[in-house]
Amino acid sequence: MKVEKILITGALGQIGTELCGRLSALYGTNNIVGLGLEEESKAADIALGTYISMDVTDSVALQKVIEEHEITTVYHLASLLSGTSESNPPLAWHINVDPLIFFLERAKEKKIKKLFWPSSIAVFGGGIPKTNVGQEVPLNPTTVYGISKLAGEKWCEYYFNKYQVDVRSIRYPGLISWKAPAGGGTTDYAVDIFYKAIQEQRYTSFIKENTALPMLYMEDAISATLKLMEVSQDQISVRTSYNLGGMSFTPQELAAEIKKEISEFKIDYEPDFRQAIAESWPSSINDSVAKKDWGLQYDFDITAMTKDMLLNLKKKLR
Ligand code: VAH
Repeated sequence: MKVEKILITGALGQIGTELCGRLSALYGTNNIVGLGLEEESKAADIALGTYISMDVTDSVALQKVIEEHEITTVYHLASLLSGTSESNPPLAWHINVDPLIFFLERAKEKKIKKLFWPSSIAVFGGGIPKTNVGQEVPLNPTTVYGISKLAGEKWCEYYFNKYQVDVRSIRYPGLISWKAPAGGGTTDYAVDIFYKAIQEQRYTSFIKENTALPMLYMEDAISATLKLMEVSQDQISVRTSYNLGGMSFTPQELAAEIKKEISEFKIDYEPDFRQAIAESWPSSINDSVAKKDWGLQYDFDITAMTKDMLLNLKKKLR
């Protein structure tokens, strides 16, 4: 086991729930500390040595956690997602940016060695092609969430360039998982649909049938994250945030995959405010830089993901 003490914020969130398990297997559960807003009882079956229920914007409490647990590496995942952020811009900025700067400052002071922070394809906006969007293109986000993620990317690059802080980041596409329900994201239709397919054999999508978005199965997202955090610094050429494209599909295409497994499944469409958010994002992403720098690869396509999601969700919902 590597001797690392790892802190995960947003530990009970969609990414955190799975990352805890994978990091515990690598570093030993006792070396993993999780933070979240949820009460401690919610962390009972998550692979964590310690779970602390607290507000990630409480910098005094954060400082205490880092010192008391002798944290060496932070995975700072806590964030308000795109849908939720639109309803409260000041709160979204406060949650999505201030704690990141706190951790960048601690890394500058060498209080922590290494930091991971998730960006998102939400940093992309108008004035660029919709398909195969490259690593270095103009970033014109039009959502509160995208603006906060673009700012975060620039802070990461600033602290690397000025203070050699080892902060690493990935622009996640929409993430699909069965362990923790997603919440507040525009791409979360692609999670909700599986729950409804099993429970009601029908789903009303808030995104239009032909709107393609970049998506990724959580297993692949976690593997990519761990790979980025393991490689040596000289393999990293991007210190804003790496594109991760995964796979691109529309609600109609995902419904067709589900119908192969649940033949009576039906879908209809009632787009809401999140349709405009989805339309501001690319439909596919070029992630060749991540593949070249640190060997990014994927194991799940839409068919394998659909089978795995339904298999595991049926057990979970039983
Ligand atoms: C959201 N799931 O929908 C997130 C993601 C690309 C979107 O960042 O807000």
